[in-house]
Amino acid sequence: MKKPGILNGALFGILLTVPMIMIFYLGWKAAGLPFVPFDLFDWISRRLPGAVITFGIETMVGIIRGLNLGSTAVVAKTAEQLMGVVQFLIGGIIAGMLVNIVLRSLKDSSVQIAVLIGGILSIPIEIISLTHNQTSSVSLFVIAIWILLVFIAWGISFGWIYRRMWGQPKKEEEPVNLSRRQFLVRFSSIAAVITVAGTSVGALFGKRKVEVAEEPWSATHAMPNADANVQPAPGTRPEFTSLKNHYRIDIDTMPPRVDLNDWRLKVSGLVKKPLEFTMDELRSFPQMNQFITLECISNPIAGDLISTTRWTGVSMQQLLPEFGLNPEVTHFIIRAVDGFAEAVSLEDIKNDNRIMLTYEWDGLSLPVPHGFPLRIYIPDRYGMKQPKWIESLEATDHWEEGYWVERGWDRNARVRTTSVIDKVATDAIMDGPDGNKLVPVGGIAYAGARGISKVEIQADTNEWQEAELRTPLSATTWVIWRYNFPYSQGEHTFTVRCYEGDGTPQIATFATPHPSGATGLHSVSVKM
Ligand SMILES: Nc1nc2c(c(=O)[nH]1)N[C@H]1C(S)=C(S)[C@@H](COP(=O)(O)O)O[C@H]1N2
Ligand SMILES: [Mo]
Repeated sequence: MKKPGILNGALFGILLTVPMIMIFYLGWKAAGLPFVPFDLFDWISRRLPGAVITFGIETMVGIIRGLNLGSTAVVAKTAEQLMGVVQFLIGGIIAGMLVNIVLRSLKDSSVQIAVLIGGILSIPIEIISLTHNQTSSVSLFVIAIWILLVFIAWGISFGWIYRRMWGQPKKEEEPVNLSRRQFLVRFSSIAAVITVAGTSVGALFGKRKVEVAEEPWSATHAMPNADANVQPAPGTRPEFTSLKNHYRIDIDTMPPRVDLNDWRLKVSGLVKKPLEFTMDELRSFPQMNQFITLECISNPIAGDLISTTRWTGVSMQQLLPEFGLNPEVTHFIIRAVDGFAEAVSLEDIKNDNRIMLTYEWDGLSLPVPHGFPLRIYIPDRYGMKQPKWIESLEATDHWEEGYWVERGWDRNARVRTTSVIDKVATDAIMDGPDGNKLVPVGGIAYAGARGISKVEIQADTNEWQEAELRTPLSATTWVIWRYNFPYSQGEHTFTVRCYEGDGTPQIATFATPHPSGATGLHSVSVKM
């Protein structure tokens, strides 16, 4: 009798793996079970060589900006999730082909063997999910059983279709009255119905959770620079980023969920004795509030991976006396629940009381995607040096490479000074003092903790003109600048540059974000 080809295996793989993904989705949304495709994706992406990841990041950021797809952070995260699902589907196709080959080489293609294969295939997946899932709310035992059952269902279904299509019908069974093609069409429709139904139900569960809307600090407080003289040019980005608009970048397809009841900040390594702090204990230390601009080292010139909010926490200097450090300590390795880690030097902590373990943003407990319950702030550094979801501090006598340093990014990741034109407001032309017309031009300048002393604008090839600087929210946030351009009809190209607090000019030479952060001047052309 005719034996099924390798493509049949691939087809079965698709037909079974699509509903399988849906079942995992439903389990995640309805019961807090792990969404296995994301676990696998995160596991693999942590193991890829730095150059591959960097290429991936740069390509993705380039495409999102080139095609103007929207918020880089949001689109990139969605793309990652999509890749996670597609990768799992490809795995399912390959598995389908392999299982097909195995069944073909056996005389009697039995369901038992498919079950066995489903079970065997699930073992590596079980291990990865059990050790890497960060979002599920059920016990490891339940996770293990769940994944096993879903895989066995996949195996049973595979064996069943295989037999139905190619096996010898047993005497007592109904005579086969559907052709293979008819059977496949019917089976595909069932798979499609299950997939659509499951996805819809899962989405419903996802919507059901109502967040308790607490009021952020900014809803009821004036900003510290509320009486600043210089007003932003119309169309300049908001000076204070709302929590939902703050960019998000991390190595997690889904942000890790931490249960505060189980969570402790562990302090270990070269200390008199290991310590643990609850969140309440951390909150009992004197509180510190700082307005902070955070930027990702992957942010291209004029990119959107930069945001500003109000951070609340405890200065590391407050905690040092509690730690009982041995004299040889030089660094802390900050470890996070997602496997991310970075080092901060004791010297930096001693020299800068702004280095702060942070538990609130804009007056609310840290949002889960932004590091709940604890993250660190280290002034003047890119985000890659500042772990979210912190679980431990290890006191050491040496420096160690952090997550992105190991993958080829800058060891110090000091923020590169940057300035951006947000808007040439041709829709808000004003009357100047002597009857002329003025076009407000505005944007931001940022130099980490080094401050901005001057911003200059060049229109076409004219002389550079000094912009007005708005008093910033703090010495560690971006500065809003504004320049009123004397209207002249035609197309004009505007370029911006800035100077750090001590007069050091922004680097004008173009450099890509990798490995040390983007440099170069931002220009826009506008017709008026
Ligand atoms: N645990 C953990 N912390 C992390 C990261 C991460 O992947 N895992 N990413 C870092 C990077 S690269 C950046 S830019 C900032 C972004 O913080 P945000 O998402 O709150 O804006 O978090 C940093 N801290
Ligand atoms: Mo980043």
